Amino acid sequence: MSTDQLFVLVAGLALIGWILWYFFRAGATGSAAVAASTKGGVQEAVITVKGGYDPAEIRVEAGRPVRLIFDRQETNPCSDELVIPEFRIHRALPPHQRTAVEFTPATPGTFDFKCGMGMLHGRLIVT
Ligand SMILES: [Cu+2]
Repeated sequence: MSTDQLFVLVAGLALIGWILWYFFRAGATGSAAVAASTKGGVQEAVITVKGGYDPAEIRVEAGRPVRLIFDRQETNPCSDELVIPEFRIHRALPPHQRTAVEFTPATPGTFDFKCGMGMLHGRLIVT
């Protein structure tokens, strides 16, 4: 193996390592939060969108309206779409803006929300 080949091999492995690290980290960020109730009885939570969703897990109660406010603090195209399949939500998230998404979960369950490519993940836990 020549020095050039070795260099290409090492660079390739480093790139793969970086990609794995990047997406593992993106998936691992965030914590859980319970949505707060507004005066109108809406369960509201603000989710920061920056390399992932933070908090990545939101707890709400079934049968009451939910408002998720996505505060997107980046221009990375990965996060420019939000999808919540269960509630047929497919929404553009403009960079450096807050976008509110509203729906009412009728039944308890755990529902995913994610970016348009399915790389960033969050969970809505309805009890
Ligand atoms: Cu993405």
